Amino acid sequence: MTTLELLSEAVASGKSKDAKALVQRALDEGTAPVEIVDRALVPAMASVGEQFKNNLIFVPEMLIAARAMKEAMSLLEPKLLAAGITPKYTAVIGTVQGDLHDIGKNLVAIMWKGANFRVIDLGTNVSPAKFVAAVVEHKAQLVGLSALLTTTMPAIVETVKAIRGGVGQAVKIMVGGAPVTQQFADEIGADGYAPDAGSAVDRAQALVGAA
Ligand code: B1M
Repeated sequence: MTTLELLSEAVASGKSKDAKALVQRALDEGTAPVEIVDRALVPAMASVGEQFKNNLIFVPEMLIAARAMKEAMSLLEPKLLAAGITPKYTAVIGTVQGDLHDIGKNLVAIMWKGANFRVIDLGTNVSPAKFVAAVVEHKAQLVGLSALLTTTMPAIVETVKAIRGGVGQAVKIMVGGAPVTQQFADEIGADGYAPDAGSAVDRAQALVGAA
Protein backbone atom coordinates (compact mmCIF):
# COMPACT_ATOMS: atom_id res chain seq x y z
CA MET A 1 0.00 0.00 0.00
CA THR A 2 1.21 3.54 -0.72
CA THR A 3 1.57 6.14 2.02
CA LEU A 4 -1.53 7.96 0.75
CA GLU A 5 -3.57 4.74 0.82
CA LEU A 6 -2.40 4.00 4.37
CA LEU A 7 -3.23 7.57 5.37
CA SER A 8 -6.70 7.33 3.88
CA GLU A 9 -7.30 4.11 5.81
CA ALA A 10 -5.97 5.61 9.07
CA VAL A 11 -8.30 8.63 8.80
CA ALA A 12 -11.32 6.53 7.84
CA SER A 13 -10.77 4.27 10.84
CA GLY A 14 -10.16 7.23 13.15
CA LYS A 15 -6.51 6.53 14.00
CA SER A 16 -5.39 10.11 14.67
CA LYS A 17 -1.81 9.33 15.71
CA ASP A 18 -1.18 7.14 12.66
CA ALA A 19 -2.83 9.73 10.44
CA LYS A 20 -0.47 12.47 11.65
CA ALA A 21 2.58 10.24 11.24
CA LEU A 22 1.49 9.28 7.73
CA VAL A 23 0.90 12.91 6.73
CA GLN A 24 4.46 13.62 7.86
CA ARG A 25 5.73 10.61 5.89
CA ALA A 26 3.89 11.76 2.75
CA LEU A 27 5.38 15.25 3.14
CA ASP A 28 8.86 13.74 3.65
CA GLU A 29 8.35 11.74 0.44
CA GLY A 30 7.74 15.02 -1.36
CA THR A 31 3.96 14.78 -1.85
CA ALA A 32 2.37 18.20 -2.23
CA PRO A 33 0.02 19.15 0.66
CA VAL A 34 -2.90 19.74 -1.70
CA GLU A 35 -2.38 16.27 -3.18
CA ILE A 36 -2.45 14.76 0.32
CA VAL A 37 -5.81 16.45 0.91
CA ASP A 38 -7.29 15.49 -2.47
CA ARG A 39 -5.95 11.94 -2.78
CA ALA A 40 -6.06 10.73 0.84
CA LEU A 41 -8.12 12.89 3.22
CA VAL A 42 -11.16 13.75 1.09
CA PRO A 43 -11.55 10.13 -0.17
CA ALA A 44 -11.28 8.92 3.45
CA MET A 45 -14.30 11.01 4.46
CA ALA A 46 -16.19 9.89 1.34
CA SER A 47 -15.60 6.29 2.39
CA VAL A 48 -16.80 7.08 5.94
CA GLY A 49 -19.97 8.59 4.44
CA GLU A 50 -20.63 5.49 2.35
CA GLN A 51 -20.17 3.21 5.36
CA PHE A 52 -22.51 5.38 7.43
CA LYS A 53 -25.11 5.35 4.67
CA ASN A 54 -24.95 1.55 4.56
CA ASN A 55 -25.24 1.23 8.36
CA LEU A 56 -21.77 -0.25 8.63
CA ILE A 57 -20.69 2.49 11.05
CA PHE A 58 -22.57 4.99 13.22
CA VAL A 59 -22.22 8.61 14.46
CA PRO A 60 -19.43 7.88 17.02
CA GLU A 61 -17.24 6.35 14.30
CA MET A 62 -17.95 9.34 12.04
CA LEU A 63 -16.87 11.66 14.86
CA ILE A 64 -13.65 9.74 15.46
CA ALA A 65 -12.85 9.85 11.73
CA ALA A 66 -13.58 13.59 11.67
CA ARG A 67 -11.15 14.06 14.57
CA ALA A 68 -8.44 12.13 12.71
CA MET A 69 -9.09 14.30 9.65
CA LYS A 70 -8.66 17.45 11.77
CA GLU A 71 -5.42 16.14 13.29
CA ALA A 72 -4.07 15.41 9.83
CA MET A 73 -5.15 18.86 8.63
CA SER A 74 -3.37 20.54 11.55
CA LEU A 75 -0.04 19.51 10.01
CA LEU A 76 -1.07 20.55 6.52
CA GLU A 77 -2.78 23.87 7.22
CA PRO A 78 0.38 25.96 7.72
CA LYS A 79 1.80 24.51 4.52
CA LEU A 80 -1.33 25.29 2.54
CA LEU A 81 -1.18 28.93 3.55
CA ALA A 82 0.89 31.12 1.32
CA ALA A 83 3.52 33.30 2.93
CA GLY A 84 1.54 36.41 3.66
CA ILE A 85 1.40 39.63 1.81
CA THR A 86 -1.38 41.76 3.36
CA PRO A 87 -4.69 40.34 2.15
CA LYS A 88 -6.58 42.65 -0.17
CA TYR A 89 -10.00 41.02 0.18
CA THR A 90 -12.04 39.92 3.18
CA ALA A 91 -14.29 36.87 3.18
CA VAL A 92 -16.73 35.71 5.84
CA ILE A 93 -17.47 31.99 5.92
CA GLY A 94 -19.63 29.69 8.01
CA THR A 95 -21.82 26.62 8.08
CA VAL A 96 -25.48 27.60 8.05
CA GLN A 97 -27.93 27.35 10.92
CA GLY A 98 -28.81 23.83 12.04
CA ASP A 99 -25.71 22.28 10.48
CA LEU A 100 -22.68 21.17 12.48
CA HIS A 101 -20.47 19.88 9.66
CA ASP A 102 -17.30 21.92 9.35
CA ILE A 103 -14.58 19.88 7.68
CA GLY A 104 -15.36 21.00 4.13
CA LYS A 105 -15.98 24.58 5.25
CA ASN A 106 -12.62 24.56 7.06
CA LEU A 107 -10.90 23.34 3.90
CA VAL A 108 -12.45 26.15 1.87
CA ALA A 109 -11.36 28.65 4.55
CA ILE A 110 -7.80 27.34 4.48
CA MET A 111 -7.67 27.50 0.68
CA TRP A 112 -9.05 31.05 0.69
CA LYS A 113 -6.43 32.09 3.24
CA GLY A 114 -3.84 30.44 1.02
CA ALA A 115 -5.09 32.58 -1.86
CA ASN A 116 -4.48 35.64 0.30
CA PHE A 117 -8.00 36.42 1.49
CA ARG A 118 -8.52 37.59 5.07
CA VAL A 119 -11.00 34.98 6.29
CA ILE A 120 -13.44 35.49 9.15
CA ASP A 121 -14.64 32.02 10.08
CA LEU A 122 -17.93 32.10 12.00
CA GLY A 123 -17.92 28.35 12.66
CA THR A 124 -20.98 26.14 12.43
CA ASN A 125 -24.71 26.56 13.08
CA VAL A 126 -24.50 30.24 12.11
CA SER A 127 -27.73 32.24 12.06
CA PRO A 128 -28.60 34.50 9.09
CA ALA A 129 -28.37 37.55 11.40
CA LYS A 130 -24.84 36.60 12.46
CA PHE A 131 -23.73 36.32 8.82
CA VAL A 132 -25.17 39.77 8.05
CA ALA A 133 -23.55 41.32 11.14
CA ALA A 134 -20.15 39.87 10.26
CA VAL A 135 -20.34 41.04 6.63
CA VAL A 136 -21.10 44.57 7.85
CA GLU A 137 -18.54 44.56 10.68
CA HIS A 138 -15.68 43.27 8.54
CA LYS A 139 -16.68 45.06 5.32
CA ALA A 140 -16.43 41.72 3.53
CA GLN A 141 -16.40 41.49 -0.26
CA LEU A 142 -17.32 37.80 -0.15
CA VAL A 143 -19.43 35.56 2.04
CA GLY A 144 -19.36 31.77 1.88
CA LEU A 145 -22.23 29.57 3.06
CA SER A 146 -21.66 25.87 3.57
CA ALA A 147 -24.26 23.14 4.19
CA LEU A 148 -23.91 19.36 4.28
CA LEU A 149 -27.47 18.35 5.00
CA THR A 150 -30.42 18.47 2.63
CA THR A 151 -32.41 19.61 5.68
CA THR A 152 -30.24 22.71 6.11
CA MET A 153 -30.43 23.83 2.47
CA PRO A 154 -33.44 26.04 3.38
CA ALA A 155 -31.15 27.80 5.87
CA ILE A 156 -28.95 28.79 2.91
CA VAL A 157 -32.00 30.33 1.25
CA GLU A 158 -32.89 32.23 4.44
CA THR A 159 -29.31 33.44 4.84
CA VAL A 160 -29.10 34.66 1.24
CA LYS A 161 -32.38 36.56 1.76
CA ALA A 162 -31.09 38.10 5.01
CA ILE A 163 -27.81 39.18 3.41
CA ARG A 164 -29.58 40.71 0.40
CA GLY A 165 -32.02 42.42 2.78
CA GLY A 166 -29.15 43.71 4.92
CA VAL A 167 -26.48 44.79 2.44
CA GLY A 168 -28.04 44.20 -0.99
CA GLN A 169 -25.55 43.35 -3.73
CA ALA A 170 -22.61 44.89 -1.82
CA VAL A 171 -21.20 41.44 -1.05
CA LYS A 172 -20.77 38.43 -3.32
CA ILE A 173 -22.35 35.25 -1.99
CA MET A 174 -20.85 31.82 -2.67
CA VAL A 175 -22.57 28.60 -1.64
CA GLY A 176 -21.28 25.05 -1.42
CA GLY A 177 -21.41 21.70 0.34
CA ALA A 178 -22.31 18.17 -0.69
CA PRO A 179 -26.05 18.65 -1.43
CA VAL A 180 -25.60 22.07 -3.08
CA THR A 181 -25.52 22.42 -6.88
CA GLN A 182 -24.99 25.17 -9.44
CA GLN A 183 -28.68 24.98 -10.26
CA PHE A 184 -29.63 25.53 -6.61
CA ALA A 185 -27.20 28.46 -6.40
CA ASP A 186 -28.78 30.03 -9.50
CA GLU A 187 -32.32 29.48 -8.23
CA ILE A 188 -31.69 31.20 -4.88
CA GLY A 189 -29.79 34.15 -6.31
CA ALA A 190 -26.31 33.31 -5.01
CA ASP A 191 -23.46 34.79 -7.04
CA GLY A 192 -21.37 31.65 -7.13
CA TYR A 193 -21.09 27.96 -6.38
CA ALA A 194 -18.07 25.67 -6.13
CA PRO A 195 -18.13 21.89 -5.87
CA ASP A 196 -14.85 21.64 -3.94
CA ALA A 197 -12.29 23.67 -2.03
CA GLY A 198 -9.92 23.96 -5.00
CA SER A 199 -12.47 25.47 -7.35
CA ALA A 200 -13.80 27.62 -4.47
CA VAL A 201 -10.56 29.60 -4.78
CA ASP A 202 -10.91 30.27 -8.53
CA ARG A 203 -14.57 31.16 -8.08
CA ALA A 204 -13.85 33.48 -5.12
CA GLN A 205 -11.13 35.31 -7.02
CA ALA A 206 -13.37 35.73 -10.04
CA LEU A 207 -16.24 37.02 -7.90
CA VAL A 208 -14.22 39.72 -6.16
CA GLY A 209 -12.41 40.63 -9.36
CA ALA A 210 -9.02 39.32 -8.23
CA ALA A 211 -8.66 36.75 -11.01
CO1 B1M B 1 -22.90 13.83 8.95
N1 B1M B 1 -24.00 13.49 7.38
N2 B1M B 1 -24.49 13.92 10.05
N3 B1M B 1 -21.68 14.02 10.43
N4 B1M B 1 -21.53 13.39 7.78
C1 B1M B 1 -23.33 13.44 6.08
C2 B1M B 1 -23.28 14.82 5.44
C3 B1M B 1 -24.23 12.40 5.27
C4 B1M B 1 -24.18 12.60 3.75
C5 B1M B 1 -23.81 10.95 5.65
C6 B1M B 1 -24.62 9.91 4.92
O1 B1M B 1 -25.75 9.66 5.26
N5 B1M B 1 -24.06 9.29 3.89
C7 B1M B 1 -25.60 12.68 5.90
C8 B1M B 1 -26.45 13.76 5.21
C9 B1M B 1 -27.60 13.19 4.41
C10 B1M B 1 -28.36 14.27 3.74
O2 B1M B 1 -28.72 15.27 4.29
N6 B1M B 1 -28.59 14.05 2.47
C11 B1M B 1 -25.23 13.06 7.32
C12 B1M B 1 -26.12 13.01 8.42
C13 B1M B 1 -27.47 12.39 8.15
C14 B1M B 1 -25.76 13.47 9.70
C15 B1M B 1 -26.62 13.49 10.97
C16 B1M B 1 -28.08 13.92 10.78
C17 B1M B 1 -26.49 12.09 11.60
C18 B1M B 1 -27.33 11.84 12.83
O3 B1M B 1 -27.14 12.48 13.84
N7 B1M B 1 -28.26 10.92 12.70
C19 B1M B 1 -25.86 14.50 11.88
C20 B1M B 1 -26.32 15.96 11.66
C21 B1M B 1 -25.70 16.91 12.66
C22 B1M B 1 -25.94 18.36 12.26
O4 B1M B 1 -25.22 18.90 11.46
N8 B1M B 1 -26.98 18.97 12.81
C23 B1M B 1 -24.47 14.32 11.36
C24 B1M B 1 -23.33 14.48 12.14
C25 B1M B 1 -22.05 14.28 11.71
C26 B1M B 1 -20.83 14.33 12.63
C27 B1M B 1 -20.93 15.41 13.71
C28 B1M B 1 -20.71 12.97 13.29
C29 B1M B 1 -19.65 14.50 11.60
C30 B1M B 1 -19.27 15.98 11.33
C31 B1M B 1 -18.00 16.37 12.06
C32 B1M B 1 -17.52 17.71 11.57
O5 B1M B 1 -17.76 18.17 10.47
N9 B1M B 1 -16.79 18.33 12.46
C33 B1M B 1 -20.29 13.99 10.31
C34 B1M B 1 -19.55 13.60 9.16
C35 B1M B 1 -18.05 13.52 9.33
C36 B1M B 1 -20.18 13.30 7.92
C37 B1M B 1 -19.56 12.77 6.61
C38 B1M B 1 -19.18 11.31 6.86
C39 B1M B 1 -18.33 13.49 6.11
C40 B1M B 1 -18.51 14.98 5.88
C41 B1M B 1 -17.17 15.54 5.52
O6 B1M B 1 -16.48 16.09 6.37
N10 B1M B 1 -16.74 15.30 4.26
C42 B1M B 1 -20.74 12.98 5.58
C43 B1M B 1 -20.73 11.98 4.43
C44 B1M B 1 -20.05 12.53 3.18
O7 B1M B 1 -19.90 13.70 2.98
N11 B1M B 1 -19.68 11.64 2.30
C45 B1M B 1 -21.89 13.14 6.45
C46 B1M B 1 -15.40 15.69 3.80
C47 B1M B 1 -15.39 17.13 3.34
C48 B1M B 1 -14.00 17.49 2.84
O8 B1M B 1 -16.29 17.24 2.26
O9 B1M B 1 -17.90 18.66 3.60
O10 B1M B 1 -18.54 17.82 1.27
P1 B1M B 1 -17.50 18.28 2.23
O11 B1M B 1 -16.82 19.60 1.63
C49 B1M B 1 -16.33 19.68 0.32
C50 B1M B 1 -17.37 20.19 -0.70
O12 B1M B 1 -18.70 19.89 -0.33
C51 B1M B 1 -17.05 21.63 -0.81
O13 B1M B 1 -15.65 21.70 -0.60
C52 B1M B 1 -15.27 20.76 0.39
C53 B1M B 1 -13.88 20.29 0.11
O14 B1M B 1 -13.67 19.85 -1.20
N12 B1M B 1 -17.66 22.62 0.07
C54 B1M B 1 -17.77 23.90 -0.34
C55 B1M B 1 -18.11 22.53 1.33
N13 B1M B 1 -18.51 23.70 1.77
C56 B1M B 1 -18.31 24.58 0.77
C57 B1M B 1 -18.54 25.96 0.68
C58 B1M B 1 -18.22 26.60 -0.53
C59 B1M B 1 -17.70 25.91 -1.60
C60 B1M B 1 -17.46 24.56 -1.52
O15 B1M B 1 -18.39 27.91 -0.71
C61 B1M B 1 -18.71 28.70 0.39
